[in-house]
Amino acid sequence: MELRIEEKTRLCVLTGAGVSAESGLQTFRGQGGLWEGIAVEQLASPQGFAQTPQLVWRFYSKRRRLAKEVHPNAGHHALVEWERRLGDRFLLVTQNVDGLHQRAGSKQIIPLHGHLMETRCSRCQQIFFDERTYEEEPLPRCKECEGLLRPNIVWFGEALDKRHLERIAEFMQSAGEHLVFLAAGTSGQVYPAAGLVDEVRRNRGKSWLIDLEPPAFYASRFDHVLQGKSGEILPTLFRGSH
Ligand code: BV8
Ligand code: ZN
Repeated sequence: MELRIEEKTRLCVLTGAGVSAESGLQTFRGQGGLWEGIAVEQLASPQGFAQTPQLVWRFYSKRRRLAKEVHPNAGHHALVEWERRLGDRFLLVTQNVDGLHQRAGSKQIIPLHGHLMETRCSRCQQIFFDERTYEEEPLPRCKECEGLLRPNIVWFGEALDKRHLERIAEFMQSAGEHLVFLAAGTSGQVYPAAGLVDEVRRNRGKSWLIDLEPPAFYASRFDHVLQGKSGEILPTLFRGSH
């Protein structure tokens, strides 16, 4: 079954850690969702940061180092090509914070869970591009207000930017039955991203899932499921000439 892109098709793609796995970055549930024996949900949370900020900064510092060492893969480049061909009929929603989509050239992108290479002041909320690592004390503080700096990431228990969710809902509603939703490399465990596929059905759209090992509870909500590596399937999937 080919993914047919017609004249009126509006394509919304949701990516997860599996798309970056092709570049060599670990997925969340791959290593059992643990980092040095600690549950990621615990580390990637305001509570975790309040309790052990230096541990959380070590966790994100390591991921900044790893993300800088890898490169976008064929899956990222295929999505840039699709955006080029479809223009505003294309929307990329990513759960990934590693910045690989942006480095590959994706422009129409909604970074649902934030950016690994951005730091934010937890007091005055100032955000800036930052690839630095913070492994030792003293913890990094804001030049303006002395507030504690944190990664500009949406942690578990933190609300997503509602403008992002509104933009996705708008895109889906305007597409109606011309909507094609494609999720790639995500286990569908984290909400509200995991609930997007249910929105598609409500908008009478069609849904596709690409995953190396499609999780049954998530795959069952898709019209089509393609098993395999995102870096191999994405470049071949979109044959449509429009
Ligand atoms: C919120 C930043 C409310 C951290 C992340 C409703 C129901 C149930 C729970 C909730 C709910 N609403 C809220 C919750 C709680 C929580 C949640 O969903 N918890 C889960 C664990 C049950 N959600 C939240 O807390 C969200 N906030 O809703 O707040 C609120 C509202 C108002 C006011 C206040 C609060 C916030 C969620 C964001 C959390 N932050 N990231 C960080 O990155 O350090 S989530 C984190 O998981 C990453 O972003 C990651 O991308 C994301 C999802 O994981 P996946 O990308 O799917 O990765 P995973 O490893 O799981 O799967 C990889 C897949 O790839 C696998 O299927 C594998 O087979 C496949 N694969 C592997 N290799 C390949 C491949 N596929 C193809 N090719 C390959 N080569
Ligand atoms: Zn500040």
